[in-house]
Amino acid sequence: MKDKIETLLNEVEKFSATSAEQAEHFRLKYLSRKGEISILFDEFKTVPSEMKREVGQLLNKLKISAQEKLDSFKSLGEAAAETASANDLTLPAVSFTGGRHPLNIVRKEILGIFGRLGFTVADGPEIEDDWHNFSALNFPEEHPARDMQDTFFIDKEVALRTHTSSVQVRVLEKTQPPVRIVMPGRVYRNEAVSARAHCFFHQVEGLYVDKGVSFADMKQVLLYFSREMFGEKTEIRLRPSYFPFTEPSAEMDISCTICHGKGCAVCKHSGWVEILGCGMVDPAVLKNCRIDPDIYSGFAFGMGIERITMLKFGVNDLRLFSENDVRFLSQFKSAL
Ligand code: 2NM
Repeated sequence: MKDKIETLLNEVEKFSATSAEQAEHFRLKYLSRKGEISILFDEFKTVPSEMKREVGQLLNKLKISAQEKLDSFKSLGEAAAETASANDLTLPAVSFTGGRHPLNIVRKEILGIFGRLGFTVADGPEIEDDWHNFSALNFPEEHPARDMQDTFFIDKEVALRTHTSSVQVRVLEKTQPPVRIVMPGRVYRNEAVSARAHCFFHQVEGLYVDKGVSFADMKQVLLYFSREMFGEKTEIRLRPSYFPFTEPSAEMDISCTICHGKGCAVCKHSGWVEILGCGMVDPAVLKNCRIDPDIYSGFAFGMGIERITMLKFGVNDLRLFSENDVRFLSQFKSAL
């Protein structure tokens, strides 16, 4: 029996496999339930007790050696499986447990729409200095947003950003036009949490600066966005508004997606719902970023992802987005 084991040990050590089939052949011959090693373990019962120790050790050595050899073939099988799944379109689709957060689904959709218009994505820090979050954006020294009541300050000069416009300032400072970017990200406001307000939320802001960019360009981009997002029958309207960083400024409504203008609770029976703010970038902001407002002009806009998601999916409480309740989250499905 010792001789038999030695022979097999030799065979095992010499064996090499170059394909998954050869590896399987190896497993069947040596390591399967009816394989050589299993048979030897059965025979081991008949070995005289004074030899059991020596033969047992040898037999274990063979088993370990065969197992290690088989393990070394594993990558062959995996490589084969990978090539198969890359090429074989009849294999079942990979299925995932879990899914995307609704805000993530909508963020991706928004970025996709602006991506098709040539906007690229930029991001920046959530902890901002006073210059990028306020001063460069033309906020006067006594503006209420600069108050502790409205903004989370870390110290006198540093705060949690209250909008992603701070990223636009960073990009404009570094890049001469044309600039066409969208900035997704989390922003913070010092507010009591309720169904309609939260101390943090998510924004996508956009910015387009070049020679000859007009208010009409902005209107058309925002109309395209609204129809891609809410359907081709969607209408928009602009109402005059005020932001420190744009002039003129406007708020944009879309025709109510729920009642299509007939009047319902979501649009408070007006037929319109507000979805974003926008305007022509104030020349003072361009100057602050060392861009000549006599040569360049631009438009900018900002929207809350929560608001778009609530409209699109009929969610009525902001708090649901940050409570991680699976009963809520599992209702949202998306393709990758
Ligand atoms: C809004 C509304 C209107 C805006 C302006 C700028 C910048 F940096 F270019 F001046 N970024 N974002 C903007 C304009 C944001 O959010 C409601």
